[in-house]
Amino acid sequence: MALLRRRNRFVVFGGLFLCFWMVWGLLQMFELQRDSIQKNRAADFGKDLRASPHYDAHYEKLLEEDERRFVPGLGDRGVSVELQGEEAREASRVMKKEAFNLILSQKIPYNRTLNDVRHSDCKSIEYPEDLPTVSVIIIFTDERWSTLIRTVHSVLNMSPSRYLKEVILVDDFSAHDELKGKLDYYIETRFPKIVKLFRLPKRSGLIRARLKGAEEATSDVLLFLDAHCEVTTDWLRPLLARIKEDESNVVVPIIDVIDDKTFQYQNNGGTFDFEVGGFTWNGHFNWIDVPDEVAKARKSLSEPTKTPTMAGGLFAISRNYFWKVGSYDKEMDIWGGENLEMSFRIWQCGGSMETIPCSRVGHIFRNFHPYKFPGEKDTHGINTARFVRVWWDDYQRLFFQTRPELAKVDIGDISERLALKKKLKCKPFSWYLKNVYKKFIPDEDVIGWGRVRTQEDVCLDNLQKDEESTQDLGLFPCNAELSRSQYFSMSKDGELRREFTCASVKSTSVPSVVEMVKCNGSPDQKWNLSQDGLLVHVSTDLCLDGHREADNLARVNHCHPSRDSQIWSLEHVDNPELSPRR
Ligand SMILES: [Mn+2]
Repeated sequence: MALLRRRNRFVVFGGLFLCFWMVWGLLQMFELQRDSIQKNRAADFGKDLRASPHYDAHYEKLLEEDERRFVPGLGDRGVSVELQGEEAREASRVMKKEAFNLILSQKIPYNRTLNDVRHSDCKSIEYPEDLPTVSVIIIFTDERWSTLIRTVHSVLNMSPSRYLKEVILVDDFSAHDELKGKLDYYIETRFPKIVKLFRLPKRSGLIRARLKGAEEATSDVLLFLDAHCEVTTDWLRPLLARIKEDESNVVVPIIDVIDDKTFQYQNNGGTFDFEVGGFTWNGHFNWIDVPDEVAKARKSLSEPTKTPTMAGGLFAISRNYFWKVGSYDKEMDIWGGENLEMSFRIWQCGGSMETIPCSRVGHIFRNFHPYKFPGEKDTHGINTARFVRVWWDDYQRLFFQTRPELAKVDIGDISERLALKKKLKCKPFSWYLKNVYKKFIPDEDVIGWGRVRTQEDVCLDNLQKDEESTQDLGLFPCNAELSRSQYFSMSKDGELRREFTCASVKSTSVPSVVEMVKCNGSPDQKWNLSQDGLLVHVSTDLCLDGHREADNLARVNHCHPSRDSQIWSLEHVDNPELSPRR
């Protein structure tokens, strides 16, 4: 009996083992087959094509060369890749020219995978089935082959085909050879028919290229993407659903950083918090914190959040609304400012703009433009002056105060845009500043502004330092005219400040340097301008001293009303009592 039982046990174990082995074997075969389907895709094309009129041995050879560079699995899940040795050295040489790691990009397969980086709350949101259809529009000028092709593959792979009606590529007169016949050939032989390419006959700039894409589009929604993006899990539906709810809602995904060197997909350190779009008075886009009151009202970081402006490269808009609200300013040349123009126009003319956190798209941020601007014109400045004149009403003064050179430049005719503003009955910029973005107004929310000068003719000066990080407050001989670096305000709240940064004293030992830090309303950012012209730091009772030393830094010291370096006057003062006696 015992023997029999043991034999039975053998049979049972043996059988189980056999079953397991067979199932495992089958799974392996499936895996292999699936792999080979993917691997063969490109090669098979070549084989099938040989008989077809499309087949071209020259382009096939070029594409094979590209594919030979691929390292299967490299960069999958968006992990960081470090090149080694001579390759790393070559990569950093190339980076100086291309503004991103082209060598690595060429090694990462077009179909690399990315993680699902969404907030977990996004996964349980239900979207309607009948969402609007979308035309993804990608414009480029001399974009590198690998990033462009990867962008298109990514869109095709990650977008449900029932919504993705077409991918429209617009080539703004690229010079690179690989974007000519080779690109036509790749689209013809590797992409489905929904990928369409249009070429502009001369360099027309981002704005006119986008307009071309929009004119050719036939779907309900236009979705603009840069040509160096990768989209992630379920990126499309959250955008379309929001537009379906309200046609005048213009939506932006969270734009994650794809590292320009390692191609790591950086989902903001996994914090799920995000910034929205702002602007500076000198006409630049910047990222700003979500205002406290909005952040507090949010139940989840997955909720759509209104954004005062957009970065411009990536957004979706109803096609109908795009044309209704004035598309783009066609007179804007090449690049720059169009994103802010559109932002103000949409808000002021009755629309809204939101960041949709459940939609996340990776973007390679480049440090410089790896292409030339025709005629070396400051198109960003001129375009900005155009929209400022149209949309900022009286507040355009704040732009021209610090960019006077643009007040005299020929910005072309803006009468059409002004007529549009009137036709759409758009609200004034003061409405925007009250309702969309409560932003500090340096000559309005103040008791004084302009150059802040001592009796020794020394002025506060930011010494042209970057104001994104904390910097010491500087001093410099007063300029003949008000310039940006000497523009300070004394706010009604007692801040001695610039647009975003406030003078702050951390130490009570004297003399002590003064730091310009992000304004936050805290007590160490409060100052009092006395009738004698002393600038007293409230919490330490120390006085700002503009005695200029070799380091050009302002300091606080014990108050001496008789010291010329401590007697300050503001260029423009609302309250005459605060003008110094002398
Ligand atoms: Mn870009």
